[in-house]
Amino acid sequence: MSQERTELRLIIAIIQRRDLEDLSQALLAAGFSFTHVASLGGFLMEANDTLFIAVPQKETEMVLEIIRQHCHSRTRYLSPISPLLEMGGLFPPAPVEVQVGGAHIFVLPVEEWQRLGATSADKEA
Ligand code: 2BA
Repeated sequence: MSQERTELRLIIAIIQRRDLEDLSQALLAAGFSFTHVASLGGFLMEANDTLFIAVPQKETEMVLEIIRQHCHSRTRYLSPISPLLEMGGLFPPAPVEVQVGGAHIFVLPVEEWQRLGATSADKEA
């Protein structure tokens, strides 16, 4: 007898710290488990947050919709250090506008999910 396998996806969501509380509450309210890791953006070197959410494939869109609703795009202004300023020049360069967020999402197929220490009946794949 063949055993039916649930197709799983791992959603990795990099979000802005200001969206973390709302998004976490919404995911929990909808019954999704996740792991939260504090992370750092390589460009701005600012704190952001990364969520790992493993779900059955058919629930992927539901999670993406929750993320869309709770992660917002924001404008940030960077002040680049001009070589002239560094040499004692008078005029600081104009701030550069950068759009950050809503979220960067990666959806990966999950080959296997085991909860070690659980009984074999608990295995998902
Ligand atoms: P950061 O790398 O600190 O980037 C923050 C914002 O700076 C970006 O917002 C984007 O507007 C701008 N930016 C980043 N790299 C740039 C570049 N080389 N030239 C000009 N502007 C640049 P988002 O695009 O919303 O990215 C937010 C955060 O998402 C990133 O923080 C990073 O932590 C993550 N991220 C973005 N793309 C990624 C990727 N391909 N792989 C892994 N993480 C990524």
